[in-house]
Amino acid sequence: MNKQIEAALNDQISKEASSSQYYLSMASWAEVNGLSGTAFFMYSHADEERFHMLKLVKFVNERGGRAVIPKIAQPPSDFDSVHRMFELLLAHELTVTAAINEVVDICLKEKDYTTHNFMQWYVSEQMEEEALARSILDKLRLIGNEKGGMYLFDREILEIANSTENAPKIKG
Ligand code: OFO
Repeated sequence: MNKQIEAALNDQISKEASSSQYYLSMASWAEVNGLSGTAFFMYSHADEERFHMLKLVKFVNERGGRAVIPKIAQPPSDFDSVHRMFELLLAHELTVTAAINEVVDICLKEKDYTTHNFMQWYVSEQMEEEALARSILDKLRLIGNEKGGMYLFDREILEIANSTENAPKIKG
């Protein structure tokens, strides 16, 4: 495997692993704050990110490269509110999208069309994740600080998590 591509994919492995830890931290925060639906959504999302990482690990190794399992920095553990948490989630996803676009760009420069094709799955996944985060933020903006609204939101997000393609690896 081309060394530049291998390095770029290993960087992406690290980013997916960091995303998984970040959402796991959000899940834990939501759980201890009595938001079981939000916690389930975040636990599922953390699982999805781990799956994204594993998919890259396997691809790199199968293509004759060497996937390196990265050390991960501790994510933040306190989030002021659910609204703030989803703002952070969207901001994080935007950085991941930029990183994926960078990998795609390297693939084109290096004329590695196989990896380019493989990365298209991540391009679509990012579009879906960004759209979902934006729609959740829209709901949260409508609810504002209303307690009853937050209760209904927490139930609704549980349904969203249960209907997401890769979500039902754990039961809420
Ligand atoms: Fe891996 O999709 Fe989000 O970060």
